[in-house]
Amino acid sequence: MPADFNGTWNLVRSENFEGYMLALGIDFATRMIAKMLKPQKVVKQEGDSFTISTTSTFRNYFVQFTIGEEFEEDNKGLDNRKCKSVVTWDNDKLVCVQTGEKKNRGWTHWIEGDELYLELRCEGEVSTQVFKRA
Ligand code: ECB
Repeated sequence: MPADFNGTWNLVRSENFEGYMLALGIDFATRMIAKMLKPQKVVKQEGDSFTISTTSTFRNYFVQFTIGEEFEEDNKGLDNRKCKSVVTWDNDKLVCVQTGEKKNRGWTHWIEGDELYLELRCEGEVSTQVFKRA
């Protein structure tokens, strides 16, 4: 039985989000706003089917996937680049590989204690976001 990510999660801290946004080519003004945000994630997990909605006062992002099934991701409202994404289990970690123009792009989710972690990767940059249950 894999990890259970279901729930509503609020960002409590993050590391190197600026580096990750720079790697994605996000402009200065957008980065200044984005780094102040405290997004909320709502994860719905039913077996291997997931929806993850990330909302904030500035932009929202929604993704839906099934483990092991490649899907087209548009990254709308983020960097707006399209990529082909696939999410798999690595033990209790949820690992997404986002294949497209940017090298080494993807993310990993895991739970540690009562915290939800999200590692965001692009090119050589790694950002970590930490969430707690709402
Ligand atoms: C949606 C809230 C953040 C909005 C930031 C706005 C502008 C910055 C533009 C690009 C930065 C790239 C990503 C933002 C970081 C997090 C948003 C969701 C990242 C993501 O793909 O989460 C996954 C895993 O939970 C589900 O889509």
